Amino acid sequence: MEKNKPDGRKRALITGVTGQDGAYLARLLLGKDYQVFGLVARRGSDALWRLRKLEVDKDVTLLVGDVTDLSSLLRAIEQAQPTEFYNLAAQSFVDKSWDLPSVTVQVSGMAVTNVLEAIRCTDRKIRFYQATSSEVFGRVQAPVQDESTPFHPRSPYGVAKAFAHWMTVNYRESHGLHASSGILFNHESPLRGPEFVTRKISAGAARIKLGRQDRLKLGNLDAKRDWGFAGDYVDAMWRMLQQDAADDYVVATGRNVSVREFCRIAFSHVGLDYEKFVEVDPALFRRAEVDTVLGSAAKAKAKLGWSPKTSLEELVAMMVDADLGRLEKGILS
Ligand code: NDP
Ligand code: GDR
Repeated sequence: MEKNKPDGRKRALITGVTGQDGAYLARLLLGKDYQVFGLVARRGSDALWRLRKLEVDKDVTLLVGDVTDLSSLLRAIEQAQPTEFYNLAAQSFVDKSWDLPSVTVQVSGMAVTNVLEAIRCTDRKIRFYQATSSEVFGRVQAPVQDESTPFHPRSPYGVAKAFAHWMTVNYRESHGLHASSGILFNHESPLRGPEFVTRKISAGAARIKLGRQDRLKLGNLDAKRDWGFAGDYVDAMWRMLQQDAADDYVVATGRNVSVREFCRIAFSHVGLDYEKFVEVDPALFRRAEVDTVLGSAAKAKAKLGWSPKTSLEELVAMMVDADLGRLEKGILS
């Protein structure tokens, strides 16, 4: 099978290209002169808003498909003839995974088998990246988690991602695929979906600052996360696929703070005291919480030369400023 275009450009196929990471990864790869293809199920009414925001919507070739549909994956590979395959598709909202356990397990877990089979049956030289998650650590078995920390997922989403991780390892070990699993800790950006806590806080702080909202209702303020910037994290994904040998890597900042502290930083960025506006709503607590995660990206630093560039304070400022701008332009209500 012909791998590169006559001009020698590398070719990447991204599932989940319309999501937060998909958009940043597409921009990164286009900047490296890749030809970028994205699998899109065309579910949302404005699915391409993130690609538009990063001004790459015209440069990504969209292919219709769904990771739960093997034949659509085979067609996408035939059309794109990728040298690299990034599997970012998922039902990625942890809280929803208790309401939709079977869908979550199908899309975020089982479907990885479809993707790996599609690669195995078409072109085993395709390099594969699987978007695994720190949610596999769940009830953490070590104070700082790395590639050797045992898994104890706490949600259907976490269980699905543990399956996806081991399937990736298995195809590497049993079929010799260049298949890597990135165990990424939380990463955020102005393109984060509004259901996630960081975006809920940045939008809430911005609305309250502009007098459009009085209170912000949140769940567990004591949960701690190791939050980084999505733009930094997609670079780690790409670096994994440039290695001679595939492997698994934790990607994290090595600093964790509570949801409460995230609120404090966000509200203080607009000169407000979060304690006057944030209200705890017990209905927003999870059925089983991941109380704390903290990652060590020492292996990624040593082997990939990767380290995060953006501080938490810079990330929060970027998100709050973006939401202020959206409100002022009427893009967000
Ligand atoms: P998003 O939720 O923003 O994006 C998920 C993407 O998957 C969307 O483009 C969505 O398309 C697509 N998708 C959903 N179901 C299917 C399906 N059946 N077939 C094809 N595409 C589908 O997630 P992120 O960008 O934040 O995350 C990217 C990946 O990384 C996900 O796998 C996530 O689980 C994982 N991850 C994310 C972390 C984070 O902190 N952001 C941390 C660790 C892992 P549509 O909008 O049409 O539904
Ligand atoms: P998470 O992210 O579950 O870590 O998964 P989320 O932002 O949803 O929750 C983080 C923590 O905040 C607490 N929390 C709230 N969460 C939400 N969504 N809404 C609230 O109102 C609220 N109040 C408190 C939660 O209880 C939790 O402890 C993200 C996703 O991107 C996954 O796909 C990814 O794999 C992991 O990060 C790593």
